[in-house]
Amino acid sequence: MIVSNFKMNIKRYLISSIVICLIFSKPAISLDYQHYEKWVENFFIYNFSNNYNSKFIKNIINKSKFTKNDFYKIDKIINRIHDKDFINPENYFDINKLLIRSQKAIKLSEYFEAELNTIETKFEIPKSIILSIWAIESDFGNAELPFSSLKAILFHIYKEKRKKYFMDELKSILVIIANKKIDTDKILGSSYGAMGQPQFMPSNYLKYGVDYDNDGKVDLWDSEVDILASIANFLSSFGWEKNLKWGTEVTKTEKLPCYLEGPDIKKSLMDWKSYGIIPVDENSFKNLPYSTKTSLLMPKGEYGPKFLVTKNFYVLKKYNFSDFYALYVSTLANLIEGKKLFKGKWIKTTKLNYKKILELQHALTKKGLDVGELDGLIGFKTRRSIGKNQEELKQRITCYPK
Ligand SMILES: [Ca+2]
Repeated sequence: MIVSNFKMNIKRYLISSIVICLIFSKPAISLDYQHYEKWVENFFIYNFSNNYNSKFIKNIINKSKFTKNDFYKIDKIINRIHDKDFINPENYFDINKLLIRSQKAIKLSEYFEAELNTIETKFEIPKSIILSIWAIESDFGNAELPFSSLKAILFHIYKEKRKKYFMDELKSILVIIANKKIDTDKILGSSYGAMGQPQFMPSNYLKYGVDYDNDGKVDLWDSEVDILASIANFLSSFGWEKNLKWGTEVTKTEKLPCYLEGPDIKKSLMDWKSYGIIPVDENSFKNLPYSTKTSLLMPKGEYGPKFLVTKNFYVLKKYNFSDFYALYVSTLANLIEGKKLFKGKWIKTTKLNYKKILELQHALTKKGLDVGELDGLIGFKTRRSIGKNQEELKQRITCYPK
């Protein structure tokens, strides 16, 4: 009897522990739609009850619910996102689209002339660069912002994708909802939760958002001057140097190996010149002393245009860590300033996708070569390792897959 009672008690204890676990611990992850709502409730009660009152939590839980359609829509978008923009630059740098965008930017710079002038003076960022980022991030506010940022961030946590990163962003977005006078329904953004027209993640909103029209809130959805000033403040905070060009297009011979590119290899313009690197436009660096440190950038290895870039180019990469992204911003800014498009052409190579690049990165890593993060994108470390591998195999050194 005693033994049997003991067993019963153990059993009860175990059952109640499981129930407690289900209610109070991080719930077991079932990644489908039907478990999502229950998960959201448990998740907020478990993680945020100590920080926020029950009315706020209840409201957040309500605002976090997905329709079934939206749930599967965001899932689909996230799974295909890697193959979108940055892998095949031929499409990305479409000259007609660039010209249309630069024309739009020029019109907007006339419309917001006074505001842009004061923002440029205050933050010391060229307006062409600010406009260019506004263009690429949301087509000057014309792009659809398809998701509630709160839901998008939660979705990533639910799917256990970069969980720590998205947990931190969730904490930030809750601060915005609780304290920053922005209606939760207005906080729309991308499938990653990047918010509003400049596509700021919530933590960046808190750090770099500017209330430039002094209405008491940082409005990255409807206030153009808040948007423009926030972009400028972001770049300024990451050390944009006044009066320094982002870089210029150059030519080089294949005697100088392409694996000498990258932000960690900096040389003076004079030194690069002695290696046979020549600016396409001799005047492009006329405002810079020859001692200016620059890095070689070859975003498609020997199969594309080549550049020398300054530290300001790498400030642009703080916005998005893709060389193609920063080059797009720089190129569009040049066009807005009335300069010409770079002359080098993107030579056609095998079409790449996330999966192919990841396989390549794994193979290079196995050989002891440094590809940086295994991220399915061809960054400068991956390109350099491709080049070094080609050299070892006594192939033509191109730093990019043929
Ligand atoms: Ca404002």
